[in-house]
Amino acid sequence: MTICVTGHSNPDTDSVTAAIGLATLLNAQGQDAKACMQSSLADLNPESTVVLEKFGLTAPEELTDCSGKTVALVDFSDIGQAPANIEDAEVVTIVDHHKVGDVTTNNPILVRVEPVGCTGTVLNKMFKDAGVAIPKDVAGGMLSAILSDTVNFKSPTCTDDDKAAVAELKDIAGVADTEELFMDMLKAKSSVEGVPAKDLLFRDYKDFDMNGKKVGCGQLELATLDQVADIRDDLLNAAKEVKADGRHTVLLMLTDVVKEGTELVVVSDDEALVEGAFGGKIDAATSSMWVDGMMSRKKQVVPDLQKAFGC
Ligand SMILES: [Mn+2]
Repeated sequence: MTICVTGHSNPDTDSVTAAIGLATLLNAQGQDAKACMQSSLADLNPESTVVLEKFGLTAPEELTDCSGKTVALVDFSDIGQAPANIEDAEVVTIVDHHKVGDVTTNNPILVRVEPVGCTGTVLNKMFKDAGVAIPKDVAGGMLSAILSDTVNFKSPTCTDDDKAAVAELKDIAGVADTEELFMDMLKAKSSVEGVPAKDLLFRDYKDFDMNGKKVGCGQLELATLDQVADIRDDLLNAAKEVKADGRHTVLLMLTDVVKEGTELVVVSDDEALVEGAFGGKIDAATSSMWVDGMMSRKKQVVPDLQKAFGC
């Protein structure tokens, strides 16, 4: 049966291009595999759409229900991020760079999970181990994913392996300037024009349980804070609205990728607790504070908040 290779729900560039990459590798090894994604092309995020276009890659086909199918998972291993009915699918491979999730299998399978910044980095090693040449267009996709996931090497999740993979993949993909590629992706990703404030808050948003308190945190990665200068009030009101829906705290990270820091918008029942967590002072006029060096929700915001909430 055809192996459907898919990334997580609400797919990002790594999920999309890693599905293409692993399907390509499996095909080269004589297996019947095809790239899938949990999105239609029309609903795909703007950054990934630009990457597919730029490198002439065919968009993976939409897969929302994997009942009865044979699947390979890339960039996740959590049931909560899988297509519907993953329990009724046969998972045959997992390639990832996140914590190991809760997907289980009946048979031993190939699992390759490494603590690196991107699935593309793991895949690059797998192609080399298998002695399979990476097609130019596929290399372009994997390269884009690494730049995206590591925020152009600036994320604390970035490792030397990711940098080494970029150096190799850019040559295969024929990309002379990765800075330019990154800025093209960033502009597509951070475009806020015409998007309602609440949609922007939810663009990359997660809820957390912090010692019994519900805490939401959204992140907008921007090329410059000027991009949101005119809609700061709308964003704050959207955060207030979301907080009013049973949350103790809602944070919105307005991350300036070039300056390497975050203007953190805070709506909370306990502002002092949030100030303490990040060592800053909330400006009453904007309900926000600048936190130098803050780039990653996973590695910086969540751990410090958990500590402050006494988790
Ligand atoms: Mn990833």
